[in-house]
Amino acid sequence: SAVEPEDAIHYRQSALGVMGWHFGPMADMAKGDIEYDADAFARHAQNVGDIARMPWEGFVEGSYQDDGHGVETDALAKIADNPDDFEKKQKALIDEAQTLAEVAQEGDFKMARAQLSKVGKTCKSCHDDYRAE
Ligand code: ASC
Repeated sequence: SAVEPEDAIHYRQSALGVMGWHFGPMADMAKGDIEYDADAFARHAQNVGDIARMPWEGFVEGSYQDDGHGVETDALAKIADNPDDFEKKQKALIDEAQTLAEVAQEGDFKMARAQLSKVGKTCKSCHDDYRAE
């Protein structure tokens, strides 16, 4: 049976929320709010790398903002009109996050921070275009 919009929205928000959970402590370390812990950073990076592939199957027809499903979502309907660009942005995150997982293994704070920044830019580029303000 077809995926219900409300289930797809819940799924993708959950996957993105899990990514945010793991992104947060790395961002805190990058900012100097908490001390760099190479093992913790590498574990969070591994998780982000693994999860980065997952949210996208939840972006299905009829599940966007103003599609009339009655669920709160910031995902704009223009996603459905720009599938190639949306997919390109997914791939950018997946690639940069997998690179982060590798770089983080080396335990070098400055390298890890630089690659985390690249991952963050891929988050932002998609949000700027496809997420409601
Ligand atoms: C997060 C989160 C995002 C990204 C973004 C990075 O933790 O929820 O959307 O990082 O802020 O630029």
